[in-house]
Amino acid sequence: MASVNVENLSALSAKHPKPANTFTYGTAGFRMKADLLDSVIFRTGILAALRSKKLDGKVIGCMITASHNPAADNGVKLVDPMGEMLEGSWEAHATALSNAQSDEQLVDYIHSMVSSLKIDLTKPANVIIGRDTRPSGVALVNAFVDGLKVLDAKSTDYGILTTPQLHYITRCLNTVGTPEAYGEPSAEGYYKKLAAAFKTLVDGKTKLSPLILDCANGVGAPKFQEFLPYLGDSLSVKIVNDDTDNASKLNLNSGADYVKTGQRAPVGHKMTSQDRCASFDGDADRIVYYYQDEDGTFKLLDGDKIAGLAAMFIIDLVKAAGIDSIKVGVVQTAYANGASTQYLRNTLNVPVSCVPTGVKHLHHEALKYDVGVYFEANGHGTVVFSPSALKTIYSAEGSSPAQAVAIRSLRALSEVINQTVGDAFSDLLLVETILTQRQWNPKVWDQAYTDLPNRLVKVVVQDRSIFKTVDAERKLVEPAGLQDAIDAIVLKFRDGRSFVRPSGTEDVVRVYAEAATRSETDELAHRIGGLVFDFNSQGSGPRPREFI
Ligand code: 16G
Ligand code: MG
Repeated sequence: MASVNVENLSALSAKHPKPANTFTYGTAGFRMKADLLDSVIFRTGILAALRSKKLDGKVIGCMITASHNPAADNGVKLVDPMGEMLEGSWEAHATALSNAQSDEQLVDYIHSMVSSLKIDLTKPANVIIGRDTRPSGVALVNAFVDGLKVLDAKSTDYGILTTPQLHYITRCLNTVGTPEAYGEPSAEGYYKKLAAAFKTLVDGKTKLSPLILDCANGVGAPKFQEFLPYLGDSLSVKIVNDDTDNASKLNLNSGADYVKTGQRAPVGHKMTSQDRCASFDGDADRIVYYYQDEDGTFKLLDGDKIAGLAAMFIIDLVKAAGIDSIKVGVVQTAYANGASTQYLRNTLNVPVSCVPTGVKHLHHEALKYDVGVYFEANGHGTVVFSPSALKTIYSAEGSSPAQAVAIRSLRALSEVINQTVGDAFSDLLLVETILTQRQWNPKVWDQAYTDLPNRLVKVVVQDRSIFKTVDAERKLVEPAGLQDAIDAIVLKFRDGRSFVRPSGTEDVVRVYAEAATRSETDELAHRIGGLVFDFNSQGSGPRPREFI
């Protein structure tokens, strides 16, 4: 067994000393204040090289981003060869490497991985890198590349990209020259593929009014600008919140997270009832739509609404194409609005699965369907087509002109959708396709069902790790007795539903509540918030005044 060149490792590691902190590779990779990340990212470079060697030199992706977090934060996520998130079992290795206390421990851990996972260190390693617009990104890319040098991995730096572009390019590189070839491995290849499919889908249809697109002053702004020429006059978009020169503006009072969490429009555009609007998050893997009613009420069309729209459209197309052997399913999390689940099950008659929070869980579950539509309420999501569904779609001929048109649309749909991961650009084109084909404004789309009022509350606790959930996070098994107490309260509310789970990205416990009316929902959320606080928050600060 080859071993690590310890001298080389020590020289490189000396440039990236570990601070006293403890790190965890979680749902969103490593994410924290950028000035704490240098050693973590150096070591993630070592891990990426090991992952590539383990997979026989397949290309691994690395994205440096902290998504919707403030500008001072940054983070890193690794991408597996087909463009999916790093395999779950490797997250623990990422955590262990990042916490090694000395070079000796680092070397020992690498060697333990090499032996337990049977990694051949003489194999080549190939890694590609992308980053968002954060100023801290450049130095962190250098730290990552130093990590790659420990194991002589080859790397290509693609510079500034959206997260989904990096996922797309990773898959393209690993499938080039195979029957599964995913496309040209470049941002340009991505633009060309998506734009060509979109043009096919809206060909001959009357164009909709311009879409006001809030890019959260993040990477979505320059990248969508770059995309526009490829779309030509097939889509009209007015980009707002596109100031990436001024780093402090990133995600500030704008972006999908601000809009979804606060249920309000972003600052930066004065919305009127004529406008159609959408917001990306800071790395453009999330999108929400919204509009304003005639009476000035803000109306959100979130990930659940996008899932309903996409499922409805695909089911209709499959029928119209005469290939309804293809079964469509939808994957949601416990955060999906109860009304959306009802709509999917009872109106569209599609199977709906519920899985724990985090794109990787939804993606994995969606692969079980012929066509799996998955969205988190917060706007992360996409559609995945199984190989057999694709085969059916591409071999179908159609016995009437109408069937042929539907088949052509399905093919183009599978191309316009980024199937590697939720992608705000591609989801935007999916929604615009459906709205254009139907000639719907946001209000018509919104009529599918009416959201139950809902509220999300954060509770600062002493130790969030004592909160253990089962049943896709809908039930607490620990601390003992808490779920019974929650159930007893929920019973008193019409259409009441509430669950409690520890956040994977912040040091808090989250409470979700929905009920028949706004005031009942608020009361339910604040009662459960109070219950959780009283269980485990002694000494963590004052009890929020609104808690009951
Ligand atoms: C991360 C996840 C997102 C999830 C969120 C939950 C990815 C790419 N992102 O941002 O899917 O909704 O975490 O955060 O998987 P929470 O655990 O703090 O509620
Ligand atoms: Mg994001």
